[in-house]
Amino acid sequence: MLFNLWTVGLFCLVGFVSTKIADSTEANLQPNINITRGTPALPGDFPALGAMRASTGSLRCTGTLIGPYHVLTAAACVFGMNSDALSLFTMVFKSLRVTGGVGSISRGVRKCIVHPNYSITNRKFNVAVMLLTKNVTEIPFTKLPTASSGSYENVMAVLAGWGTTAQGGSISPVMLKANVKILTNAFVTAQYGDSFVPKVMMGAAAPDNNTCQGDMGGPLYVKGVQVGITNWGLSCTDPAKPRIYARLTSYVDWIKRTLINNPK
Ligand SMILES: *[C@@H]1O[C@H](CO)[C@@H](O)[C@H](O)[C@H]1NC(C)=O
Ligand SMILES: *[C@@H]1O[C@H](CO)[C@@H](O)[C@H](O)[C@H]1NC(C)=O
Ligand SMILES: *[C@@H]1O[C@H](CO)[C@@H](O)[C@H](O)[C@H]1NC(C)=O
Ligand SMILES: CC(=O)N[C@H]1CO[C@H](CO)[C@@H](O)[C@@H]1O
Repeated sequence: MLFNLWTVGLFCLVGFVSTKIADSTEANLQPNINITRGTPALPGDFPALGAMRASTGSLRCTGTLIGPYHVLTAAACVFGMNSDALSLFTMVFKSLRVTGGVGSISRGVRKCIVHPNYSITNRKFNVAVMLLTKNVTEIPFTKLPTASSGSYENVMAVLAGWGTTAQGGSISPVMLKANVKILTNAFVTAQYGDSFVPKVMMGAAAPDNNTCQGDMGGPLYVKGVQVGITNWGLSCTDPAKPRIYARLTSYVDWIKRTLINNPK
């Protein structure tokens, strides 16, 4: 019951998120968030990773397949979108090129479920699940951590996506990957103060390697397990301004319930 309330009561209903980029700081908080100086990914590196493209061809966000109809992404990517707005987007899987093409899998987006405690002024709970118009059975789902998988402080991680390769640059036509280190909560708190909530967020950075505009919603992997979702940050490359990821250990229970309550 309670779960149903969460899932039907708080869809992506409120207003439409503008993708207009007001200024460079704001830009980093917008869904249209690049992997700076990454290296091209190889076929099969990130099978569950998909690009969320608008009918105009632009890249809105990234997401990962977590169930036959289910894509994990950031709440800011879909917040405020009704089914008409969502229908303008396609998830493209199994392609290193953001434009898809031969061998790729494209699916419409039918519905989204935003974490009930997310709000646009609140950077916490920036997690959502999109439901696809048709299932995807050809690719493996992304692996998620368990709630008790630990803090990952000082652990090396890998991120991947098509975001802009420089702050204010254009998106990458091919999927890029980069290595970053998950930072200690104390370090990130010293940079961002109260905006960083260690219980539900993690910070990661490496000189020259980080997510940027267009990567929002995309995965941060540790040893093949997705431990974070790209959320926000104040610089794509400054190691003193790490990018912030939703800490998936604190969301796996909600994600599991959301899948159970929305089998398709
Ligand atoms: C949302 O916030 C409320 C109030 O703090 C809390 O009781 C509830 O468990 C939260 N929901 C989820 C899914 O975490
Ligand atoms: C996927 O969709 C097909 C066609 O509707 C259906 O036959 C199949 O059972 C579905 N598989 C899953 C895992 O949802
Ligand atoms: C950035 O990522 C690339 C590609 O994965 C890697 O070769 C390089 O070592 C990383 N840079 C740093 C400073 O970690
Ligand atoms: C397409 C694009 O914007 N590429 C940029 C990626 O980032 C590198 C390093 O900042 C730039 O040199 C590229 O122009």
